[in-house]
Amino acid sequence: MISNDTIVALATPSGAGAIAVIRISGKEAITIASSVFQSVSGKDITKQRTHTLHLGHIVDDNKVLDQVLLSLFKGTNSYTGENTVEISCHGSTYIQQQIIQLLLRKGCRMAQAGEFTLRSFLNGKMDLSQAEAVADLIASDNEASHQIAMQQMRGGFSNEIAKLREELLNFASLIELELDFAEEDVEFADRTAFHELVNRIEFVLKRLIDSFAVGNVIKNGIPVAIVGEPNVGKSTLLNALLNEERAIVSDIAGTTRDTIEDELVIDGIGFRFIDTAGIRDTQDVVESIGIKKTFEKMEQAQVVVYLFDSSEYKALGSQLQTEIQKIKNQFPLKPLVIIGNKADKLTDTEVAELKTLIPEILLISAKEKLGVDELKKELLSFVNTGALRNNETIVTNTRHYDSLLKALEEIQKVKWGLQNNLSSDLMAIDIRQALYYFGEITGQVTNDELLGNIFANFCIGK
Ligand SMILES: Nc1nc2c(ncn2[C@@H]2O[C@H](COP(=O)(O)OP(=O)(O)OP(=O)(O)O)[C@@H](O)[C@H]2O)c(=O)[nH]1
Ligand SMILES: [Mg+2]
Repeated sequence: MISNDTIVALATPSGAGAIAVIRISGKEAITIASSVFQSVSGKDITKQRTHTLHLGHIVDDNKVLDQVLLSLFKGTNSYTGENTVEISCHGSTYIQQQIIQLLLRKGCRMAQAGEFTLRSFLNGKMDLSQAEAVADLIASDNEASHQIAMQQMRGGFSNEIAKLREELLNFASLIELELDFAEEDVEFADRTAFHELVNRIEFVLKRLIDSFAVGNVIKNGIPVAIVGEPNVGKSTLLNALLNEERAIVSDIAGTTRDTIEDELVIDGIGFRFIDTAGIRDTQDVVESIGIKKTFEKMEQAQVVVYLFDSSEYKALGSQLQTEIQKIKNQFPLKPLVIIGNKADKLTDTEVAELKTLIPEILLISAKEKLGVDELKKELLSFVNTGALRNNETIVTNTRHYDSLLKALEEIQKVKWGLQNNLSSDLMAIDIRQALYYFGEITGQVTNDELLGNIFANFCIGK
């Protein structure tokens, strides 16, 4: 997959800006750049040292296109691990296009999505999971996802995997050596130490696999469904949380007919709030589609917020408890927050009475924005941020998760083999298989299709 082409792409977002950066990488990067660059002091950039900056002009046949700053990276000391030139030009889209077209005429080819990072991986500058973290880092939009991507990019995750793989590899060679001496019935691999290693690997794999639940949620935002009967103030609550008039609020029951979603970052954790159509029996076709969707959203949500109109609690009577119980029965494992809204309409005695009636109740006034902070706090308590705080490795990538699951399965086979005195040749097969899945994560085992899929999701220019 390594190609000898010299590639070029715009590294900054397309469109006009103060400056734009055009990146060139490949064997001919410096020669090609020097053919269009005239240094103000008459320097020949092919003769300059690596990691130096040069002021000059990009010139197309005597026509000056722009005054630019050129950064030089020679040899393997660059992001891609090959000759790289970065041209910082003025950020007009016209200038960007003119310079890129000129470079294409001079022998560069347009880079594909993620090709700079792919080269970095192929040239051994980073392993596959680190390369993937680059994409996560660019996509991270809150503190938690940023922290995870940063940790992965610095190699936290792959170091752990690579170390275990190394140890396992040692045992694999010893076991395979035993095969050569099959007649003599010798054991080179210390079975007790091996058992200990297998247990340790199993433990680490399980921890990483468990962390995926947390990681996935952090990467994509925790979905929180706001449900309840019509007119209880669900849309008002969504607006209060987001601090903007996102959803239409009215005193007409059945105002929200489709689900409305928006994100909010609380204490570094992304939440995705879903305002739903109020649940009731209705003949209206559109409204009933909305209600059906409400149940789907409840199903998908990580947390359900059940809202009712607390000023109506006397009229509701036992119906309220029945409704709450219904949700609990339907989603027994889902965290449920019970909110009595419109508490601004309650007297102190009514507040006290409601609290004894439903001890876990949170009384708020979405309209007056009272109690919204308490709700945020409660939502945060559902997120297991322990791992995040302790700086433990968290898996967020589905591809890694898949490989970890498969590796665990193989390791458990090895463990079973050890416990049941399985012959070395059969055990060696399971170990090799486990090693294969470890290698898939760090990129020691790859194929073109896998790499193609991973890097296709990158931006062009990264
Ligand atoms: N007094 C008071 N009124 C509120 C409060 N929250 C919402 N309301 C009012 O209740 C009415 C219904 O509010 P919505 O937010 O549209 O209710 P909803 O649950 O989204 O209703 P549907 O979309 O029809 O299911 C509006 O007139 C709001 O102004 C509150 O905390 N106190
Ligand atoms: Mg609504």
